[in-house]
Amino acid sequence: MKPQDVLKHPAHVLTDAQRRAFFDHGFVVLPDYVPEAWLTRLRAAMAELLERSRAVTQNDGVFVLEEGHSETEPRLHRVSSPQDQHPTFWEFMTDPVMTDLAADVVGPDVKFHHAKLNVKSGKGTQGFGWHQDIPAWPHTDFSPVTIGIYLDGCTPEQGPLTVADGSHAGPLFSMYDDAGNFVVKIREKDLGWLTDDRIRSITGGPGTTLLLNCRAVHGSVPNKSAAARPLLLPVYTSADSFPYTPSPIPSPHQGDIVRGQAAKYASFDTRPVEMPPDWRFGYKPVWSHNKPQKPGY
Ligand SMILES: O=C(O)CCC(=O)C(=O)O
Repeated sequence: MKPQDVLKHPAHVLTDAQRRAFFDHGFVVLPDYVPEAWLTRLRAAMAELLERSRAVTQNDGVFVLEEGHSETEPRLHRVSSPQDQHPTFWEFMTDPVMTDLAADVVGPDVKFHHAKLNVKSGKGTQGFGWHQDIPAWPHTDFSPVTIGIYLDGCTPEQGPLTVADGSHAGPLFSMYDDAGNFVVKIREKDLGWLTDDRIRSITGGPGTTLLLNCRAVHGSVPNKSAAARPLLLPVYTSADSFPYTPSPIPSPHQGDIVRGQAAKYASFDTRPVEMPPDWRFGYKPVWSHNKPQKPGY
């Protein structure tokens, strides 16, 4: 669904100004949005997954390990598809606290695409280079929104997610490096336009929530603090927005309608999108390329 059609429906969570800010700037931040009762449950679920990761010695389809990970000191960069690893995450992602919020920016009919939990353990976890999300999972329009929730909050030292203000309205950049690897990182030579005055660093207390359009240029620097910086990142779309490539982070829940009705017709925005590699025969994660850029998409 296109923004002008979304705006014809009344908002449930966002004020008119917040909704306008999302469409004008490509993101909006809601300080302390997720209630403490949910955060307590989500942290407990994450602690269980961290326990499970002690037995893991190399990156797999669920755990992306951080340097120094061991049985005695589990260090995670990411948990892929946390909603398929612990029921609390799926309960949360299908609760109106999330789905009504998503509806305010994608329209009343909301579809789930995928999710990840970027744990970003403390003491030197890698960052994420500047990138756009949609070239990894192209859709028929640009409704996809990532909703990022800081489970413990985020200080400037913890490698906050940073967004280039208004970049969703600009071009899509190549996510390949000079050698042709899909590294999900914009090349230095394409970043001349990105001046400091456009960079917004998203910090805040526990439950602070970011809505990020799928075209927005964003990234984050390493977490140098001692504490982890868990950021839960479910992705929702309008029900009438359809992916046309396999998801790099698959889930049995991909395509589930989590609010409203399924769509009979697809919505199209014909602005071009660079295609990701052909992943039909297996996803080659970003961290598997020789030249490490960031450990995972
Ligand atoms: O966790 C972060 O700081 C950035 C996450 C991100 O950009 C991504 O997962 O695409």
